[in-house]
Amino acid sequence: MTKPAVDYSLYLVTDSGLNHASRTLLETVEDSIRGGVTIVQLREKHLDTAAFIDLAHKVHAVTKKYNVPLLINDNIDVALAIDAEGVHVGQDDLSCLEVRALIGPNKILGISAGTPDEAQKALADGADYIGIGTCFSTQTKTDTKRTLGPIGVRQVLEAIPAPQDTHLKTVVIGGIKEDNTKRVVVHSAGANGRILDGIAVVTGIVGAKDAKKASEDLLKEFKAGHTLVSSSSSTGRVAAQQQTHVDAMIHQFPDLLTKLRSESPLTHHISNFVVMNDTANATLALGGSPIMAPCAAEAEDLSKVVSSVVLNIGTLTESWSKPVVFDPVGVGATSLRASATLRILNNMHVDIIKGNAGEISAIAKLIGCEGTESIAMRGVDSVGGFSDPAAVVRAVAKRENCVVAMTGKIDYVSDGVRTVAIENGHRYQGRITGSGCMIASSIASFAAVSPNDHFAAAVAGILALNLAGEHAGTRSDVRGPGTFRAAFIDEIENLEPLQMKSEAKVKSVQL
Ligand code: 3NM
Ligand code: MG
Repeated sequence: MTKPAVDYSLYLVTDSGLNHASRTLLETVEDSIRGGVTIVQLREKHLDTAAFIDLAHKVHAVTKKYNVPLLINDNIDVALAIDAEGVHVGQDDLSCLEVRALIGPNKILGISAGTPDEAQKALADGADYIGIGTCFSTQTKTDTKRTLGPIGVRQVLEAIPAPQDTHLKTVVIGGIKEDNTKRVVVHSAGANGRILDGIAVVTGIVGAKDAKKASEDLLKEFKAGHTLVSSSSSTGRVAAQQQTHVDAMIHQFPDLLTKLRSESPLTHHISNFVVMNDTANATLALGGSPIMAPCAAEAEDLSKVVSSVVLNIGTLTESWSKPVVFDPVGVGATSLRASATLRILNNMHVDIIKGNAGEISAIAKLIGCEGTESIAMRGVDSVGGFSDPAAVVRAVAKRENCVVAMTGKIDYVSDGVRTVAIENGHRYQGRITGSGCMIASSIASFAAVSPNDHFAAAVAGILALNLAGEHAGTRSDVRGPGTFRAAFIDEIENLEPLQMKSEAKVKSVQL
């Protein structure tokens, strides 16, 4: 007899200690199933066996009514006593092999796995699914040594065979909430075609005021994440790469700059002291308004009034509702900057990553982009170049599901589908400090007035400063980087909207 297929999409794990005071655990289970929960695990760490069996009988009566499988955490006696559909064990409990011998081939067997090794062992030992965690830190399980984040989850997913090659299923657990579900699904998707089969949730459902609504919302986000992953890997949008589409985009840029200057959007800069003054002045000259506020304590107040955010390395990990431009300054240079970058990418969604070749190369390596060439970092400046820069930028953009802008002699921007090269700019931009950071500010100002097209914002943001760089660099009174620095700010201010179109050298890159 083969086991019936199990739907792991929304996996409720109970904890009566965290159950919302307004209802019983049984009501939580029933409400959440009506909201879309597809599988339930009874996890009661503080009940003696008799009380556990009693509760398990009652919960099983509910789950059976809806034809939803019930699994018992750890306690195989209880699972056998009530004839539950399966068991979930942790790494410290009986091994999968031992449990399988006790429960037989037809019960569902799941095990927690936090590393690629544990995942492979679970597969070899005959588990049906693994619970990958802990994803985010959670009050529900405080004995966790480290959190994986979506990138760590992806490493586990990539350690097991592709979905078509094995029956093993995967769910993620730990701090999964409605507002991070989609990001976890998208960012954890493996290069081997592995997408999470489900999300396992405790507090997000049992602690919710309305367990049915919470379940509906979680399931919706989970499905949205799946849709995003499948659509970004489809080839149906090749036409968008063509030059005519790029030209159509550039056609909008004069209006975009005019809009920026009339709205003067406020951009919150969480930046570093080396470039603070120049990035603030560049933002003002462009027509935006900067607020330089690196202090975490005021971030929440500011989030209510700003239109976009520039995030330099080493600061906070909040979730923002405004477009975020992430500038991983010198990420390849020190391990402190590398771990800060990984923490930021793991814990929040950034809309646009802006870096030089060295920084983008370091990020590619950090997030496990296959086959990326590496560029040495000397301090915060990169040396050398990629042989195929556009491909690297596109790979990182695809991987992180965001826009990636790589500055250099030629700048490259990609959203994973569209990729362009920008050939404007002046060599003096590379001779003054902060010109890359000013580009991040410019992109953020454009993102504020182009909230639905961050790709266009990134291209426009780079183009505006590159044109100003060309105008400044060719001025007769500019004789070197010192005079260029002042002239650059002037020419940002003097930039005319129509020049954004007439002087643009933006080429679509076919990959
Ligand atoms: N197991 P919440 S994390 C039960 O890492 C459990 O294996 C974990 O609770 C693991 O959804 C966890 O409230 C608790 O964050 C998840
Ligand atoms: Mg356990």
